[in-house]
Amino acid sequence: MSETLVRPHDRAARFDAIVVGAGFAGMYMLHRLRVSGFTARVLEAGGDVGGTWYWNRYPGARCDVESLEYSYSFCPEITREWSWSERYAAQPEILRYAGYVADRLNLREDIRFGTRVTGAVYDEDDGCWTVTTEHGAPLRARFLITAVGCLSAANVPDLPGLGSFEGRWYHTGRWPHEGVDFTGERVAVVGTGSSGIQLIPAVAEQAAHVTVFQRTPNFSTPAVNGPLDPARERWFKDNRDALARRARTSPGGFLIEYGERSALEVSPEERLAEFERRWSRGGVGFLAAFSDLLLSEEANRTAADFVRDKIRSIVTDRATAERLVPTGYSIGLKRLCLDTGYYAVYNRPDVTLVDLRETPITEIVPNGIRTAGETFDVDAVVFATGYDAITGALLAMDIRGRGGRRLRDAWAAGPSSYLGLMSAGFPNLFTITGPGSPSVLTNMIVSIEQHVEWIAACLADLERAFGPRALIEAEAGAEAAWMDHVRELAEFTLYGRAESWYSGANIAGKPRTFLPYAGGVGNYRAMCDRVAARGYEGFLRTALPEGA
Ligand code: NA7
Repeated sequence: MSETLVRPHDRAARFDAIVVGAGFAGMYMLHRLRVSGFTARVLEAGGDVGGTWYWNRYPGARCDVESLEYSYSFCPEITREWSWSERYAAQPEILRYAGYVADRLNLREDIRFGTRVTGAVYDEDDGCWTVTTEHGAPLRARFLITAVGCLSAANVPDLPGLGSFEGRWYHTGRWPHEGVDFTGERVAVVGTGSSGIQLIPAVAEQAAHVTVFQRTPNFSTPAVNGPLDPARERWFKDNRDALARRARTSPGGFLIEYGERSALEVSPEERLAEFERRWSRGGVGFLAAFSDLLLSEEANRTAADFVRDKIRSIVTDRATAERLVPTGYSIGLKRLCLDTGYYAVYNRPDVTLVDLRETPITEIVPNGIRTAGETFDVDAVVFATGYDAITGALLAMDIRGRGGRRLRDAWAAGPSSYLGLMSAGFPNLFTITGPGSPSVLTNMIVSIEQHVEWIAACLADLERAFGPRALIEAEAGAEAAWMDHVRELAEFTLYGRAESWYSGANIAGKPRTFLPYAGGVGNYRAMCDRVAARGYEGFLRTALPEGA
């Protein structure tokens, strides 16, 4: 064939599937694809596996799900061989785990690192996706599977004067690999979500002074971290399969006690005792103390008031304590944080809290941060300002489906997806933990495993039924009904009132819609399984005509 007749994508490397991202989702997806006999290539912007744990290297970074539960369940050898050192592992250990899994399953040979995907175009003539990257030739595949993570598109606030700052600045989600030494420095931290709440006590240990710029106070409960109890580890490993089944059918994918009573049906003493028990035990179980904490404002207020009183009892300076007490929203509508010594850090003389609701930041100046009240001279600024969550990393890629339609345009008024897995007009494109699936409301590993296993089975069924030219696509009607259901659940729960990254409220101009599915992983799994059992109800499955 003459060179002039070769369309650019004809020269592209061709696979059955391309997976975008080599975090926990992309790694497992690759493994499953291989097991099913599909050829696959994973494209990853970072230099190694690990996803969020590759990028989030800030001091204090750790998972807020217990390590034993934040582990793959699909491989008995991995379960047996790997041991965690702490109840909540810190980032370096989680990254080592990801690396160990990659070694154990020999994943890296099918992953191309340092390769950021810029776009993907669906070709209706041959039913293939052409994937472009920042470097190198395009690649082609019949199936495109995004595993880009829900919290990976960093949000750095557009503050006037940032370019003039003469010190160093960082975002928690893009932390330098060589680490940062704050010893003896004056450090500003902007943001008090999970990342800030983890980072501030760790930086206070090093820095000469930490000034925290808080826009909205957050609710946080103690992690109660510590060395992993060997007896618990043994029990967990001995019962891994049964425990995985329990997690998969639970509301959140966590092995916690889900309280079955209303917070309003017990006496105040009993309620207090239950909150106290969960507070001192630590972990994500606090909000599951009663069945209606995320359903009823009145019930929710009992939990919120408990935490407010705790803050007041920990922080000795009254004015600072009141600034830290969250008001005006229900606990859990911003993701509940887990901390190690967060509120107590404000009792240190070298930590200052600036309330941006009283004195907003006006500009960054060469030597620090200027608010409406005063100028704070600092050597370094840490932005713990979060992410363009759930849709940010997906829409950062220029994805074009049937008729050249851009995903960005299709989702201009908010994302639309059937089961959080596929969107009408984008055949053979799957989104692991996409918008409209339980994702960030759950133990991510449980949700990732469920999606990966469902997609792998779906592809195998599809190929069996329709052969190597098979197409699958969400039906527009099923997708619209699913999104209505997602909205109904958000409205049924308190989540519909969330003003946080759950609903896009943290990003200027982002459409406001509650992004995850709030019905729980157990119900969600049952629905996905039912859809598959009914011949992939709500999906159109066909084969591309021969000769097309
Ligand atoms: P979050 O939870 O989105 O927190 C970001 C914080 O940064 C939050 O306190 C924001 O205040 C604050 N923020 C954002 N933009 C600004 C500006 N422009 N000025 C001042 N303060 C600002 O992100 P995290 O990284 O902490 O956590 C994300 C998730 O990662 C977490 O839930 C875990 O699942 C892991 P706001 O509340 O918007 O007023």
